[in-house]
Amino acid sequence: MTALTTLSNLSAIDAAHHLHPFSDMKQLNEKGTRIIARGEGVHIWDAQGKKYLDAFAGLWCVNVGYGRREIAEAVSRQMNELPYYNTFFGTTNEPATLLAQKITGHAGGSLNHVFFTNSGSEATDTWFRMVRVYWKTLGHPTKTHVIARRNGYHGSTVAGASLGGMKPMHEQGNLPIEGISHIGQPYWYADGGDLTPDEFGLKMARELEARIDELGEENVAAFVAEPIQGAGGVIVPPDSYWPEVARICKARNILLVADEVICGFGRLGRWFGHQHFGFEPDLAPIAKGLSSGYLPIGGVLVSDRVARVMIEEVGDFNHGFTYSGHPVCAAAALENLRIIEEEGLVERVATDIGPYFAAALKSLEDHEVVGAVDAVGLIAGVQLASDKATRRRFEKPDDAGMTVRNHCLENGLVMRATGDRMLASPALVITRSEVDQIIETLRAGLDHLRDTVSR
Ligand code: PXG
Repeated sequence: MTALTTLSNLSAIDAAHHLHPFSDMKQLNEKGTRIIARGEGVHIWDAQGKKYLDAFAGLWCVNVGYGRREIAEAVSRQMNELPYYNTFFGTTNEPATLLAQKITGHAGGSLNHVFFTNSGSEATDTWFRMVRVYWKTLGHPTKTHVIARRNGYHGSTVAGASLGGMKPMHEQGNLPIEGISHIGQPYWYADGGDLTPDEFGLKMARELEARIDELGEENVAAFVAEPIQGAGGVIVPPDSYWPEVARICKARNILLVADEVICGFGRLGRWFGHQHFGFEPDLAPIAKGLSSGYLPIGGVLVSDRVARVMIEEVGDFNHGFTYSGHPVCAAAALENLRIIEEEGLVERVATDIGPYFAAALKSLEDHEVVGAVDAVGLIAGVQLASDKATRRRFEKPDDAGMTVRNHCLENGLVMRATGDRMLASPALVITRSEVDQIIETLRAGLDHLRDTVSR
């Protein structure tokens, strides 16, 4: 596809027939979609041949970078051998079983089992059902309520959108469903006031305790949170937050669910985000980096505590997807994990490129419109501010973010803006000079914001 006439045809067809997720479709149809044609390493090319540095790894997922022929070959081999069979009714397949072994090996602790899904959203629905079955089976049928957080993201299915704390999602479809409520997020820059980050972290963790008291411990099944909120703006909690949350869940006998869909598979410089923060969840949904997005696959890591009940007492969990443990998706994931292991990518994020990336981004803190930079491993949020000294935000935060994002895009850099936070989450293979390129283009975008948008 090279001729421009073909491209405009494709745009017209897209506008006529394709409904896009999370997009203003009317505006999109007027402007036309960008057609992405190719990827290699951290770069993508659109159909007109324009090259972009993708600082977002697709949608937080292409951990090993684009263009890995090894994965394509593993997929092709598996396609030829066994393109599909189910894992219901007493069967399994080699890639799915070996994948379960490999993932749980990296999770460590007591996370020794995995239930496969096709996406993070399905993983959310899976643990949501599982925690209720768990408590009912143990003789606590009233323990059904799940506490989540405002501005969290757990997917787009009914349970996922309900557990997520995104108002615009709730408004479309009378959500959340019953039995779910939300507490605040540990977003110090916005809500911390005069408290130190650690004081604020404790305060936010204790909102969980207060909500459990309100509802009654006998009615609460679980608490769910992302180790670092991704879609919500890369909100990195203060150090005091997670140990206190873990303590509260233990003391109140509430299952702790760490949503590892973004933080898993090396993003934070450990195999999983909870390892970075030093706590152990009872359940952990995974997806994205599991296959680096090459094929759709997700799952839920299940601790011994929960698995024992599911296996010994429940026996038959009436839940599953046609493609749970799909052999081709599992083969892609296995090869992806082999690459991560053999190239030492997790270690590289922890000790080499992660610290370099964090230091490079932190250098932007001298910029007039940057309030603060949060970076852990290869995930970062750059907080825009109209007045650094008082932590004042732009009058129209969304416009501020979009101004920087669009400027970056015009200059060949894909970043994401959530409100007035600029987000980066590049492939784990990014080089130092590619990081430098991100900083250079982003700095130009920040200059553009300073010079064009009134504060
Ligand atoms: N949990 C988390 C933490 C996620 O980030 C999901 C669950 C759902 O996964 P699936 O595979 O069903 O999409 C996600 C997905 C964004 C954006 O704009 C983020 C996600 C999805 C779509 C958009 O940042 N994360």
